[in-house]
Amino acid sequence: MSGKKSAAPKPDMTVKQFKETVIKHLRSTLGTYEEKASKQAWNQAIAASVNEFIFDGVSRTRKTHAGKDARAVHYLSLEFLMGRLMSNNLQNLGLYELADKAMKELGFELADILEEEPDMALGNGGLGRLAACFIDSMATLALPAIGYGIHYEHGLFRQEFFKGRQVERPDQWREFGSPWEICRPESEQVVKLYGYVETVYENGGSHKVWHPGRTMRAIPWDIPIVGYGGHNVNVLRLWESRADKFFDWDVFNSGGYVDAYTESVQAETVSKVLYPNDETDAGKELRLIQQYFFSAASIADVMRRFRNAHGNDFSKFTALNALQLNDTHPAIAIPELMRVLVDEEGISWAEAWKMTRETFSYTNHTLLPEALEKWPLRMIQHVLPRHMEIIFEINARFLKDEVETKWPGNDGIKRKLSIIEEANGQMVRMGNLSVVGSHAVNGVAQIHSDLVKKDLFPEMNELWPGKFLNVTNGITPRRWMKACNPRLSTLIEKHVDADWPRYLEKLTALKPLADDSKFQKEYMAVKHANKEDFVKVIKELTDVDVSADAIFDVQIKRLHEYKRQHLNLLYIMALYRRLLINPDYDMHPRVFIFGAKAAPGYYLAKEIIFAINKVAEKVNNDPRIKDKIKVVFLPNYRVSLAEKLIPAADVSQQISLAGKEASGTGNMKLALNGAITLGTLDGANIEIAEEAGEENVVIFGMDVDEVVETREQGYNPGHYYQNNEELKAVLDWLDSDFFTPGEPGLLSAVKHNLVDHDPYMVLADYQSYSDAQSKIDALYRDKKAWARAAIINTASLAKFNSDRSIQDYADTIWNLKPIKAAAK
Ligand code: 6GP
Repeated sequence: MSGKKSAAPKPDMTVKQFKETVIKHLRSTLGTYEEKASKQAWNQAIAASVNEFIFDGVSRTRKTHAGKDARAVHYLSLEFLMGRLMSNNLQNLGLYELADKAMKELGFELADILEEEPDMALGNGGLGRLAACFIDSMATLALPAIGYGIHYEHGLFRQEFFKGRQVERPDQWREFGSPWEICRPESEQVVKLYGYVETVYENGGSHKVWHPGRTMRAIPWDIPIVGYGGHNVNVLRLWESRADKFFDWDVFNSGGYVDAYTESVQAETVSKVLYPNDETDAGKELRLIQQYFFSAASIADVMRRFRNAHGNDFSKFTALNALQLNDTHPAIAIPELMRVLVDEEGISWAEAWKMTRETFSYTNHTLLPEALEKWPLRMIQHVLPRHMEIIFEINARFLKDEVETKWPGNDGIKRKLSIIEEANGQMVRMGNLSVVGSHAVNGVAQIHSDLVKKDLFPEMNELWPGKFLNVTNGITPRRWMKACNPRLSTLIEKHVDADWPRYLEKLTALKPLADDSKFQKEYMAVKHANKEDFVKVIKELTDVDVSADAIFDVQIKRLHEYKRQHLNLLYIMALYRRLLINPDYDMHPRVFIFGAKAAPGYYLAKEIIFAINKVAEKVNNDPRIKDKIKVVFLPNYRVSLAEKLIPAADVSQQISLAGKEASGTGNMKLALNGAITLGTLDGANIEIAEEAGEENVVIFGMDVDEVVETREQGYNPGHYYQNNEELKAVLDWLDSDFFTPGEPGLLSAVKHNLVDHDPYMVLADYQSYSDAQSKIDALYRDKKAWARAAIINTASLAKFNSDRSIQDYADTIWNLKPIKAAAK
C-alpha cells in the first residue's frame, strides 16, 4: 500500500435515491413506465438522472469562469472521437457502482443497458480520439477550456464486410436524438462565404469590406465534459450548419417547391458528414467550407464572450485567450482572427498580427506528405476572397520582414518557406500558415517532434528557435482503464490509492508485486476472465470460435500501408505454412485480431482488408492446423469495441515503419492494460520502452536512421523477396488461388505492391519481425516472465496519462491555470 488513501469521487446520493430518480425520469421525462420501458428508455432515463448532476456542474463551472474573467484555451478540432459517454460520465461522477446496484435492484445489468448507447464517432482515428482524451483531462485538471468542432449528422461510416470486402454504411449516431447535448440557440453565429471585397476610401485612408455571396447560420450544441471527480464540467461546443432563410416562402409561393429547399439543403450539407479520411488530404471545396465554417463560428463565439466582458477594449485579448489548432484543419482561423480584428474592430495590422500570433498554437500530427494540407489558391479566393488577401499580406510581410532579414537575397529559402506554393498551379500551404501564425508548434512524441524540426520545418526552426516543442500524447486512464477494465481496476485498488485514475504514477506501487507469484496469478486471472468475455464478442461478431488460452495478438488502428497490417498478414501466412509443412511445429496457439477501417477511396488499404479476410477464412477452417491459429477481423472497429478488446489483449502490435507513426495512442492503452508491445522504434513506442524497460517490450526492425540509410542506398524489395525462401513462398501464395478457390490473382495487388514498390519497407523488416514474433511465443510460454512483464507495463505508464500531456500544454504553451468551479 502506498501512502494514504485519498478519496475517489463520492456521490451525494444513495442507491435508493438513484433508483427513484431513474424511475421519475422514466415516467416524467420519457412518458413510459417500468413494466413497459425498453432498454433504450432505461438508458435514457439513466442519462437524464446523470444529467441532473452534469447540468448543475456545467452551470457552476460557467458561472465561476465568467465571474473570474478567466483565461481559457479554445481547442479547435475537426474531429472529436468521443465514443459512448454514459459509463465515463458515471465513473467521473463516482456514480458507477451506485448505478450498477440500482439497476440490479430494478432487474437489469447496467453493462447491458449501456450497450444501447450509440458511439459518437465524430472522428476517424488517433487525432480525433486524442482530442476526446484531452478534453476529459482539461475538465479533470479544472482548466478553463472549451472544445470546438462540428456537429456532424453522420459520423464515421459503419463498416460491414461483404464476401470479405469492406462496405461503408452511414452512421446514424443521433437518429433518435442524444441525451448528452444542449442546443444553445442564444449563441447562434452567422458565417459568411463567397462574394467580393470592396476597398472603401474614407477620411484619407481605406479599409476593406467583404460583401459575402451567402451566409449560413451556425447553431451550437454543447456536450458537457465531466472532469474526474465531477467538480468541473466543461463543454464541447459543436456547430451545426443551417441555411440563413431555411425555407424561402417567396420561391415556394411562386411554385418552386424544390427550389425553396435548395439553399437549406446546400447549407446543411456542411455539417452533414465527417470526411472519412485519416492522414490523407481530402481536396474538396466542401471540406474547406467545413474548416472555415467551424473556425469562423468558434472565433465569433470567442469574440462575443470577450466583447460581453470587455467591450471593444482589446488590450486584454491575448491575456485571456489561447487558441489551439489540432493539426492544420482549423488553420483558416488564423486569417479569420486577423479579419475580425482588422476589418471589424479597426485594429492596426501590426497590432492584430501580434495578438494573433500570441494567441494561436499548432499541433502537428503527421509527417506523411499526403496529409499536409494544401488548398488551391483559386478555391480559397473564390470561397473566402477576403481571407486570400489576408494570407497574401501575411505572407508578404513574413517573407520581407523575417525571411529576407535572416537570409538576405536567398530566393530558394523564400520559395520553400512561402505560404504560397508556386508549383502545380498556386497552392496555399496550411502547414506553413500554421507555423507562421503561431507562437508554438508541437509534435506528439519526442521522435516525431525531432523530425518535425529536422525534416519538415528546419528553416522555420532556425528562424524561431524555441518555437518548436514536444508534447508526448496521452490517454485518459478513466476511460482506458477504470471504466473499460473493471476487473483490473478492482485488483489494482487492493494495492494502490483509490485516486490512481487521477494520479497514474500511483501504479508504480505495483512494481514490487511483479515478482509476487500470488499477485501474478491474480493479474493473469483478470486477463483470462477478460479474454473469456471477449471470446463471446468474437463469436457474436464473426462466428469464429476461439480459445481464451490462446495468445490474443491484437492490431487495432486505421488501415494504412505505413501501419503495415500486411506485415502482420505475411507472418500469419508464414506460420500457417510452417504448420502445414510440419503439423508438430512448436507454437503456442494464437488468435490474431484485427480492427481497422479503410478510407473508402484507399484502394490498397481495402485490398489488404480483403486479403486478411480471405486468409482468415482458409486458416480458420483448416482442420490440419488443429486450431493453432485463428484470424479474426472484427467489423466496425470503434471506441466502444476497443474498450472491450483492449483489456483482453496479450500482444499489442505497433509495427509501423520507423519515422511514420507520429505517436500512436492505442500503444499506450494496450500497454496500460497489460499487453506486451511488439513494435518498431517509432512514435511513442520508444517512450513506452523507456518507461517500461526494454526487457518488457519486444522491439524489432530498422530504426529511423537505418530506414534513411536503406532508402539512400536504393531500396530494392525484390532482393528480400528473392533471398528469403519463406517470404517468397507466402508472397507467391497471394498470386495463387489457394485463398480464393477458382479465382487466382484476387490477392495479387498486395503482393505486387510489396515486391515492386514497397513504399513502407515491409519486406526489409520481415525477418526481424518474424524473429520478434518467435520471442513473443517463447516469452508467453514462460508464464511467470510474461506476467512479470505485463505487470511492469501496467505499473510504468504514468507518463502517458493525458493529464500529464495537458499539464504540459498548460505550462509550456497555453500558460493556463486551473480554476476550480464553486460548489454552489
Ligand atoms: C495521428 C497519428 O497518426 C498518430 O500517430 C497520433 O497518435 C495521433 O494522430 C494523435 O496525435 N494522426 C492523424 O490521425 C491524422 O489524421 C493528420 O493526422
